[in-house]
Amino acid sequence: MPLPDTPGLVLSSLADAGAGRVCTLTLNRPAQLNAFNGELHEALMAALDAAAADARVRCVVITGAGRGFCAGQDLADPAAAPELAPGAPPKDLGGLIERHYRPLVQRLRTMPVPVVAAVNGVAAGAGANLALCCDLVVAARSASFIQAFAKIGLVPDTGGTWLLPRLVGRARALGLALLGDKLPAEQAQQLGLIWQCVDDDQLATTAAALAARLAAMPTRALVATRQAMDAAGTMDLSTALDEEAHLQRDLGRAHDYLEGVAAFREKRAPRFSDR
Ligand code: T3D
Repeated sequence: MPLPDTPGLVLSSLADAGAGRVCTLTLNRPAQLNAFNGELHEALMAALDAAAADARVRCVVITGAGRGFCAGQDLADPAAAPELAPGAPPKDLGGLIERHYRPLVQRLRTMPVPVVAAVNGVAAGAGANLALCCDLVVAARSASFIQAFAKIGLVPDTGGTWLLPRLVGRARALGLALLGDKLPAEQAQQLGLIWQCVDDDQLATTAAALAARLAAMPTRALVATRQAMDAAGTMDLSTALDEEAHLQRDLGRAHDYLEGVAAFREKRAPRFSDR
């Protein structure tokens, strides 16, 4: 299935990375720091669906055009922003979340390939949590993460209430969410919120190298690892061990396991192909 033509709001590009292809999706509303309106949501979902359905794609990278990664909800979008006139009816933000943000989080966490966020600039509100939903987050040193929700009277959404305490623990999660301060990328790495912080001029090459590396790995095992870790958060140890046995049983029957062991024995690089 070809990637859809989504000029404008999400730029899709496919690059050969040796063992497979890396699909890079660039949020492209730079004048609004790539804040989400309905069209951007639709374009991103279409691009993620297409990447998921394209058997050539073995890793997805999400990044932003211009100086921002994503500033969350577009606070000027008439479909979502409150009308400030006295007596105007409130907007249904719950509906907005059900329509756009929940499917986005679920899409990201069930992608059949690993997803890397290459955070090129400020990531605020839903934009911060979009990045944190990805499997690996690499950020430019000048980038920052802001749980901006409390500043406008909202709770962290786009998975924030679930993700933050799991990533950094309750004390830090509440500090970030209640205060809404700008967290520089370097500190985000030190807290364990993200995987890596690199110099700005190294972001694109670092993300590309990480994606190429993931693309050459056993995709199905990587995705099962994400699935098991997400599920384990609500399981006791015994249930998590059951789940590990179940996943390992499946993976043990797959081509990539045979290939991995054969490559080890033959002292050569493996050629993984399952997806
Ligand atoms: O509908 C709902 O509200 C429910 C869903 C909620 C999910 C959420 O994401 S809630 C959180 C929404 N996001 C924010 O509150 C962040 C708002 N933005 C900012 O606080 C700042 O812009 C930043 C800290 C992200 C960056 O600051 P700075 O100084 O680097 O840039 P700036 O000058 O503020 O912004 C540059 C332009 O982007 C500016 O436009 P202009 O004046 O040059 O024409 C600004 O208005 C625009 N922009 C930034 N964020 C948004 C935005 N436009 C629309 N929506 C935005 N979220």
